[in-house]
Amino acid sequence: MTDYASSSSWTSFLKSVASFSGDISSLTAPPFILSTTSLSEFPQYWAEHPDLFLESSFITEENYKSKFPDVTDLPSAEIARMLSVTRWFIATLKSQYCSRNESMGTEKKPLNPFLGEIFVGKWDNKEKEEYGETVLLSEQVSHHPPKTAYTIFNDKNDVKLEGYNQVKASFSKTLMLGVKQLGHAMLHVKDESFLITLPALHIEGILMAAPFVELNSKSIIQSSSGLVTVIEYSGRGYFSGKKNTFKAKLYKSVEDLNANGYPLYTMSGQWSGVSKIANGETGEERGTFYDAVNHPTEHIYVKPIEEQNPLESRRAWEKVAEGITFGDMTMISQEKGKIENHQRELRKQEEEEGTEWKRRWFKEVDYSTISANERLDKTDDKFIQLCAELNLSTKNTPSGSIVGDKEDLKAETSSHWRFNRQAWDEEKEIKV
Ligand code: HCR
Repeated sequence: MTDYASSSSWTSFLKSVASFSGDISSLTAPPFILSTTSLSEFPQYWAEHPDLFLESSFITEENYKSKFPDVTDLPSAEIARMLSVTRWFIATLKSQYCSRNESMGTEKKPLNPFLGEIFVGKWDNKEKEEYGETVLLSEQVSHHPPKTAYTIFNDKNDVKLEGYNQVKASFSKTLMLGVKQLGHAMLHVKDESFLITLPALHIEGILMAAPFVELNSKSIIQSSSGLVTVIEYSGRGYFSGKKNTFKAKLYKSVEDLNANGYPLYTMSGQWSGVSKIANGETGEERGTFYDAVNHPTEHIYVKPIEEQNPLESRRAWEKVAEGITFGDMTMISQEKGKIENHQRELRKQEEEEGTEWKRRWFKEVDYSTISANERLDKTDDKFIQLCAELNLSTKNTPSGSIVGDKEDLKAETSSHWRFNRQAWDEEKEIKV
């Protein structure tokens, strides 16, 4: 229990939870639980291990055995690439879900980005010439409900991640915050693509004013090669008594997965610690899969605030962040008020002019206009193809929903945010 748990500000925050509408941004929390970081920055967590992000692009028929020296029975480069993508994904989890606890002591409430807010940066990987530059662009493409679209690309090695974040949250009677992630991520490595579904999570420790994340359910990585990895998460106790544990199984195909066949490999352990890899049929261990403790993160380079555009997150929120750091509620609400008023003026002006805020680098693709028979025969859209492999819903459902399940039947729209590379190539004002 922290000292804050018995403070009057925390008690009144807990009371306000009773009337929670589902919109996390509407919750007014005391300064000690506010983060100075906007949600528009979160996509950086996908590439805080630039080496692992790029690794699969270096795996060829000639060298694949050397990439996993302990996995002596590795049959092909394709499987090595899938293992590599799975390892990169596991490595992202600690940044995505534990980094605030590590840097600030607890999970905190991030700043809610305004429409048009952007966050850009890069990993220049100077010490390894073959890595080239990895660039992150993130943009708030919707305010109600909040949606952040992002891409992380490395042109030199032909690697591109794109996706968007959106969450739906609800409090349980025991004050646990359940969070479902909508959206998905897609990784393209040369001519292979991987669809990644995002886990549901819950926030524990709220009563004690010491929130932390636990992952629920699962993620699936479906490759265009047919290989598929299913990663199941559990919190403390279920698999092993340790926190942040997972069990991943890599199958040759969705048919093998559905038939409950043997996986090619299983990976298990702690995503925030050490995990092992084993042969899926014999169970024989094949060494360490990933060691999060001995693999420090590499932080993104972001331009100094003075060089940033007013739409860039750290510049836009600078004064609010100062207020949070000083624990000064008056400053926080005054500075937040300025941003909110400016946004209200912009919306009013747009309404009067009959215009809409122009998204900078991302466009909305409406998949409902693609008819069923067009879907597989005529489309080369990777999202449609990879969803079809797993019978996943292409609608705006919680990530990983299956066609015909209750979330799929309930959902009415199917629009997803995609990166518009040309818009970035023609960008004149923003530099990374
Ligand atoms: C739930 C959460 C905001 C959303 C964050 C997401 C889902 C955003 C996309 C990232 O890729 C992954 C991710 C990681 C975060 O763990 C998750 C956040 C954890 C807490 C935060 C809540 C809005 C904070 C609520 C705090 C209150 C109850 C005091």
